[in-house]
Amino acid sequence: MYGLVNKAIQDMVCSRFGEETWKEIKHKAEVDIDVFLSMEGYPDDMTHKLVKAASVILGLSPKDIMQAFGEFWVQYTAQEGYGEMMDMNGDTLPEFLENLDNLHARVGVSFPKLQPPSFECTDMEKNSLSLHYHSDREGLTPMIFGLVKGLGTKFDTEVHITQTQNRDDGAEHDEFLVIYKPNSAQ
Ligand code: 1MF
Repeated sequence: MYGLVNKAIQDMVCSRFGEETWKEIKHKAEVDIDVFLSMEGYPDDMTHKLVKAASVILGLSPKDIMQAFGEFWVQYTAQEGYGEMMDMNGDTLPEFLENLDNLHARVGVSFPKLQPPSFECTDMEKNSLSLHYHSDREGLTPMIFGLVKGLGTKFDTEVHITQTQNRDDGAEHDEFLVIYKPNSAQ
């Protein structure tokens, strides 16, 4: 994945637990990189090792870390130069989710090493939808819970998300039920 992802993990850990803790995590993960370059591709394995090591050092489950990271990613990318792109991708939670593949397509034009997941919305009702998540990658599903929650915060919308279909149980792709309610008139 692009270094932006590892940089975001670094930023999240450093802001919440400090630089020393991050150094311990990197050491435990056997990742010997001082500065991640946003535009460089790094092995997915490195990201997984960092999450695993963070889990041991912080005493949190990898799932909790991935979920927190998903939430963090939404605000992080908004701050790190992708705010306009995020703002242009929709004015409401369902609109944003429906346009996610377009967003990744735009990023992919400039950064061909991007391996974007694919999201599809079906069964769209006034306050609910089914979110289908397709990815070539494994093990990132917990992050989806956080990403959708982060979008809830971005759009001042209450969200409730449950997984209704799981690749780990043999399903072809992961599927979520997202129930949402905007706090202000939208
Ligand atoms: O392949 C990749 O490197 C990659 C990296 C990040 C693919 C996707 C993403 C974003 N995605 C992370 C979870 C991936 C799960 C999977 O692969 O199965 C989160 C997608 C997402 C979901 C909900 C709401 C917002 C989301 O993301 C918005 C977004 C997506 C991509 C970028 C920024 C915001 C992005 C921008 C530049 C990138 C990489 C990703 O690379 C750079 C960075 C700086 C300079 C040059 C290239």
